[in-house]
Amino acid sequence: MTASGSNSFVVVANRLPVDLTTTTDGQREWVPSPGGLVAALSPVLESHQGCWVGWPGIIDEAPEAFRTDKGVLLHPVKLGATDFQEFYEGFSNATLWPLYHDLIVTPVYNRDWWDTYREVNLKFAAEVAEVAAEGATVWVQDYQLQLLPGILRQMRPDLTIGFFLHIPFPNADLFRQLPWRDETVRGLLGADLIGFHLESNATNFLDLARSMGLEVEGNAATREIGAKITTNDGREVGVGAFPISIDVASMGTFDDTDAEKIAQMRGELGDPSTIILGIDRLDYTKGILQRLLAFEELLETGAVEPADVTFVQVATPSRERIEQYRVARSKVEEAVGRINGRFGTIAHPVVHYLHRSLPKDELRYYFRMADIMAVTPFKDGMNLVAKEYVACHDDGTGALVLSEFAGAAAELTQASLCNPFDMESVKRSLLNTIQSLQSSPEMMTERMHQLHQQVTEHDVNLWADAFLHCLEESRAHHA
Ligand code: ADQ
Repeated sequence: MTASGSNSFVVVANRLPVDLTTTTDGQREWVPSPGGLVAALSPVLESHQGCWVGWPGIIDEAPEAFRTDKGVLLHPVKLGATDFQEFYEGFSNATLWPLYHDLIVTPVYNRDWWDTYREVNLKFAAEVAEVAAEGATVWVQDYQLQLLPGILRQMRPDLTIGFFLHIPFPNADLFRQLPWRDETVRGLLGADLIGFHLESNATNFLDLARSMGLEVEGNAATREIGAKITTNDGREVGVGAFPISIDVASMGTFDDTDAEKIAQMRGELGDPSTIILGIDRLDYTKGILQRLLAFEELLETGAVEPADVTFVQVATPSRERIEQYRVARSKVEEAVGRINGRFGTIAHPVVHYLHRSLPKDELRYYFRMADIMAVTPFKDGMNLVAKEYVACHDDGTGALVLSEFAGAAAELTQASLCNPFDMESVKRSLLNTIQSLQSSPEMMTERMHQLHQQVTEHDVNLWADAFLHCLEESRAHHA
């Protein structure tokens, strides 16, 4: 196939950064789509004025490509109802998501879903091949599109292809459960460079490649091509760790007007001495229920007084048609109701729960207002929420309670780390943090300053620049 497109930099992801939705009065409207991938990639695409290929969030429709006011060309891919059910909800989110998150729920292996996954990857490949200029750089994102690098390599050998996985890569023993493991690895190896968040993820992939008889040279390293895999057709594929981050500048600074707004929000919560905050997509991997149960036990034992500490949980609706997500939501909502029934008063619930997406500007206020951010996933590729919280505390206020199983724990070492599988550990982290903010404010300020410096020095630009630099290096190597 020859090049017909004019875009020299193309990002392809399952979703576009905006979803086409129908408002209550029947109007069509583009709204920001949820999740960490969009948050991280939007500023990168804007700075490259690139083309973003993805699904527009609506069945059976693919509006004409258009340029955003920030200069990004959005190229929608049409998916039908079966694609949505079997590729997105099925294979991506009920097979790969639980498998790659270490089996927090049991993955479903369904042959029809796999066939549709393959077909949809072919569909994305045809769109990319159409928009990409001769010799373009194509950056493929995430677990929904693992076959795309291999298909594109066949269709368009002129392209430089990078792949980045936003979720963890499991250890080889777990991955081997996947009935279509060989095809999946072959798909990934179509890339010139494969990036993971952490060296441990990259090492899992290299171990897997070795176990499949492929030649592996070197070891996983961060922000460099530490290792190379030689494919059966003699190509070299770079592998590296590239910890994703956030656009720190976009979290902004807080002025006096912001301070007034935040004081008003605190007042509306009854001016408690400590506000604990959770902000997550409502996903069973995020440990929302466990952190609520830990809070409930702290109230129950009298370690925490309901009048002193308020819990605010903001949960974005996510994958709501999948059974496990419905179960997760109903358990969370049951716990919120029970805790408020037991410990709240009419005017003052102890847990404030919002099940909706909030604009980024408003989220910033929540982040700044919270004394403690509770991020307690059972497993998370990185977790941008933890970094966003830190970015909003340049003044040294606040504290972060963070799961050891979030990728972010490898970098945010000044957080209070906890094991979400161990209720006592979550309780201890929350309680120690509540107490330390009162008893050792200088130490806590120093910790937050160190966290803030870490996030500021390792922002999303460093992530994207490092990945694209290594991708360029692998292109030069092949030329
Ligand atoms: P996610 O699982 O979506 O991302 P995360 O990294 O925390 O998790 O990103 C969530 C994003 O959504 C954040 O930018 C957050 O501000 C936003 N968000 C959450 N709740 C919101 C709400 N109620 N309203 C508005 N915005 C909300 C996946 C992986 C992660 C990895 C990212 C990026 O699972 O491990 O960090 O991709 O690679």
